[in-house]
Parts: sequence; structure tokens; C-alpha cells
Amino acid sequence: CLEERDGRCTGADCQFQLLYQPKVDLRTGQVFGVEALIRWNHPEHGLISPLRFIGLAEESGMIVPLGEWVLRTACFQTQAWRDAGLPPLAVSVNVSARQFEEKRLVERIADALRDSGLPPQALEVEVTESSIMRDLARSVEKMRELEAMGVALSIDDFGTGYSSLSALKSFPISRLKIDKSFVSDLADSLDDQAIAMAVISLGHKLNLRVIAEGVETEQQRDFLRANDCDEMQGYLFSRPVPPERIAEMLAASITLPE
Ligand code: G
Ligand code: G
Ligand code: MN
Ligand code: NA
Repeated sequence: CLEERDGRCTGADCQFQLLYQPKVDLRTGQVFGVEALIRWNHPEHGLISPLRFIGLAEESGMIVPLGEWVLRTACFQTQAWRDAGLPPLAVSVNVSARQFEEKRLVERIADALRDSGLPPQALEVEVTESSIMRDLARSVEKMRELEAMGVALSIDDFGTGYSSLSALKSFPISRLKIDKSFVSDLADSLDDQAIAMAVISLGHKLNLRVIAEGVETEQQRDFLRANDCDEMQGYLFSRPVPPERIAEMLAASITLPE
């Protein structure tokens, strides 16, 4: 069911839902944004991970309407938190290869922003290196259009795909996401430590912010902080949660004047 009004699915039987995972600033400890992550709540099979259906949705082309639903729902939700007077957050949305290639992507993003009232600066698009490299020239052009609109871009799963450093230099992006596969053994693996440190320093030299994903332990967080990583995301701080939980978290973070 992708029926929607005001960007939200209104069907009572809607089987898709978005969870939101907080992103935390490693220096201030503040939640500055969230990543929208889709779930399929199947009447018989229960909660299905996107790992099991995004690939199929890509192949069948379903990813285009599904991705548009994700984009619009995330924009409306993020604006709703703002309208409720909560501290303003940025939201990031995962865009898969086929969605990124789609001609009307930029137009759809502009529509979602206009209809929801969310400022472009509050939206970030997460793409993988592999999606970008499928048609490098086109991708760079599209990234420039998003940049001109004020929408931020980040490279998801950084280090697991392939993109040359010369290509990376030409991307108008604002953030690198260190893939969680490099974070999980950070405490024990000297190799993963070296990779994390290299990504952080590369990112900073290219003037990008660097976020680590999949942070589950204090040890991992402390290593990242000590090595000047900017931000983190992971179960240590919070799992992906329904929008009401984000509102509670934000409300709890507001300190009333004395
Ligand atoms: O929590 P997690 O199981 O959400 O996500 C598994 C994979 O599915 C990740 O690679 C993530 O980027 C991807 N994913 C999650 N939500 C979305 C979405 O809304 N759109 C796309 N294209 N991928 C998503
Ligand atoms: O590919 P992408 O980075 O968009 O996907 C993020 C995936 O990582 C989602 O499946 C999300 O649920 C998952 N995730 C988020 N935090 C953690 C964590 O701390 N540990 C693990 N193992 N997975 C996480
Ligand atoms: Mn992501
Ligand atoms: Na990732």
C-alpha cells in the first residue's frame, strides 16, 4: 500500500513503516539528525528487513514508488517534529542505485521538500560509491543539482564499494559514512583501526564530516572520538526507533531555563 496523503501513508493496512536512527555528534553528545530506515510489516511474516526486499524492489522497479514514499514520509515526519517545537533535526534517506539513476529523482526531491515545508538543508541523501560509479558523469551532474538545491549528500558504506580517489575528489558531498564492517572489530583489529583512521583523515582533508555507523560499544566510541571522528550512529546510543520515540528523545533533551 503506497497510498498517501500529505506524504504519509493513510491506508490503515499499510505494511511499510519508517524507523529512525539517531546520529550523534561525538564532541557534544547531541543528536543532530536521524537516518530513515524502512521496515516491511508483513501480515504473515512479521517484520521483514530491507535486506530481503530492497534488491527485489530494485529489480522489479517497485523501488521508484517505494523510494518516493520513503522520501516523502521522512520529509513530512521531520517537519512534523519541527512543527511540534522540538529541536530541529536533519534527516537522511537511503537512495539505491536504480532510484539514484532515475531521471526525475531531483524533481521528486524538490516536490517532497516543497510539499512538506522541510528546508532543503535538513535533508540528506545517502548513496553508495557503487551507485555513483554506475554512470560517473551523470551522477556528478545529479549531485551538483542536489547541491545547488541545498540538499546534502553522503557516501554510505564507505570503503566497501569502489570509487577512485580522483572521483571522490569531484563529488559534491558533505559526509563519509565509515561502514559498520570496519567498526565491529575496531577494538581488536589493527587493520580496522588503520582503515578507520585513514577514512577520518581522508574525509577531513577533503573537508567532509565523517560519521561511523554500527557503533555498539563504548570502546568503539572512545577509539573513534580519540581519533577525531565527528559523529556516530549505532546501537550504543540507539537502535532505529519509531518516530514517537525520537520525539520523546528530543523533548527530554530540551533543558528549561532556570
Ligand atoms: O536497518 P537496516 O536493516 O535498516 O537496513 C538494511 C539495508 O537496507 C541497509 O543497506 C540500508 O541502507 C537499506 N535500507 C534501509 N532503508 C532503506 C530505504 O528506505 N531505501 C533504500 N533504498 N534502502 C534502505
Ligand atoms: O547500509 P546502511 O548503512 O544504510 O544500513 C544501516 C544498517 O545498519 C541498518 O540495517 C541498521 O539497522 C543497521 N545498524 C544500525 N546501527 C547498528 C549497530 O550498531 N550494529 C549493527 N550490527 N547494525 C546496525
Ligand atoms: Mn545508510
Ligand atoms: Na552503511
